[in-house]
Amino acid sequence: MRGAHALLHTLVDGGVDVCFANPGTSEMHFVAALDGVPAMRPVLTLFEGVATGAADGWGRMTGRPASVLLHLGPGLGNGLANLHNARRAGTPVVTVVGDHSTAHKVHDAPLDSDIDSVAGTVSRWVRRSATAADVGPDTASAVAAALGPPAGIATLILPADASWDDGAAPARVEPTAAAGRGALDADTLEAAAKALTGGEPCVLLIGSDAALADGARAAARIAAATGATLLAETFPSRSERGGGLPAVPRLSYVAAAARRQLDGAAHIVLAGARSPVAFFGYPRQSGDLLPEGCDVVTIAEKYGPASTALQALADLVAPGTRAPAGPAGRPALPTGELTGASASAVIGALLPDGAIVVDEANTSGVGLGQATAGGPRHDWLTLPGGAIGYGMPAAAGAAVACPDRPVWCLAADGAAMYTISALWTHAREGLDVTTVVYNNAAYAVLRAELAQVGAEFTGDGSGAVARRLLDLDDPTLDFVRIAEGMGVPARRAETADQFADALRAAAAEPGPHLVEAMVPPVVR
Ligand SMILES: Cc1ncc(C[n+]2csc(CCOP(=O)(O)OP(=O)(O)O)c2C)c(N)n1
Ligand SMILES: [Mg+2]
Repeated sequence: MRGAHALLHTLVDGGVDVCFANPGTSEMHFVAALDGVPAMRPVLTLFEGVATGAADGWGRMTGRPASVLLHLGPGLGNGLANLHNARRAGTPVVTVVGDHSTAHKVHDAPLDSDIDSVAGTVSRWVRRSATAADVGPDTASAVAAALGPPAGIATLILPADASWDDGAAPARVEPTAAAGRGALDADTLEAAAKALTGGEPCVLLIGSDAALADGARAAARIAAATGATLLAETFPSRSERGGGLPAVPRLSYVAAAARRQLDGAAHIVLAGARSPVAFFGYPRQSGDLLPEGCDVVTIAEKYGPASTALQALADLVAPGTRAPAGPAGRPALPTGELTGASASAVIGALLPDGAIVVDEANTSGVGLGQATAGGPRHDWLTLPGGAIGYGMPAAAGAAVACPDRPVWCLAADGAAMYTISALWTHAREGLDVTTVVYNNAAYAVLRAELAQVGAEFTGDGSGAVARRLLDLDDPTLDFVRIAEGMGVPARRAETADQFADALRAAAAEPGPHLVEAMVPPVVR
């Protein structure tokens, strides 16, 4: 058997049965082998960042790795930002990067580059298969490494000759031993219980799998019994919400607001979250958001299995209790002006049962959390890695992973443009993705950031040259025409009523749709 066949069979046998791909010449043997392995679903993306973002969305929804197929160092480089996001989300991904054949490497041909170094920046496991015989075992190791625990990115570099040569065989994926991770430590749980019940202000900060339903219920039991302030990390990779689940507010992205949420805490208990830090450093401000003197108890590391630890803690401090019911009820459908806030109310009013929301609404997402908390049960994906351009690709991956669930992709205009070609994949695969693009014709969040640094360094931060780097209105972007040009039916909404109509129409019909929501920027 050729190396490429062994690779595909090993992936499929290991539960990796989708491949988001953008191939080149060095991957042609992999491409040719696909017809012989019908259990593998190849999905073409027109930019590598779409492939990697789709693998992130797929992995977050299934807990299993998707594979991505990328062309040499440049292809991997194009996919890097969304691999970074997947790494920060703790998503398992198997990245297969083709390389020149071993004999061709000596020529330093035009596409040659240091793939291993690029892969190393995001991968927890990198290996280069030396021969076809190595491909099966190397692929099995890659899948095991991606699964973890902790889950992460495994990159297999595949020289073309290892792919085309004979002498390969599939290998079995052997799960890695958990190596003590997830074992409950009675002393730590006891320390956490003391922090929560000692009468001093305490924050319970949850993340990783503790943001899923069981974790949220356990956390709400603890908060109800002890009076602790319950918060989720700023950008959880996946939360389960609605349908009566307790609503868990998130730590603010804005450092000053996050400080206020944590203010006065004498203890913080971490379950699947790290001690909070600001996204960016600013002159003369500490990036550490922990209140002075606050003591930290970590019952489960980030990326670890935190939900089990949280449930054990709930049984310790709130034995025999049930989680208090979460909020119920949707917002009333607003009419009139379309703004980020009124769009959030429309989404809250119309979000379908079982939806997967991929949230990259950025500044236009004001009030989204509250507007949807009392609605039907849904999943919510955010951007733990902060590299924008993940939304439309992740929506593709989530829709491939969960074909029976509607996916609502909420994308800010600036973020949307990075990986806009994901729309073509939505259309090509007939995915049930409704994309909202918030067209505020701005990098609005960066206007706020500029004002902050500008005041200190340049006076008022309103220089026209600087400002032009944050405006998207010259020329204006027409997302209806962009979407239609890629085969996705689209409508523009200028009022809240039009927005509701467009979302209803999109939901009434299978397949992808786009709604361009014309909203004012929150920072002018
Ligand atoms: C890969 C990457 N490049 C650049 C940035 C810096 N950045 C942060 S927000 C932003 C623009 C956001 O604009 P938009 O998505 O339209 O959201 P808005 O602020 O308008 O709501 C940029 C360029 C980033 N976070 N990630
Ligand atoms: Mg914008």
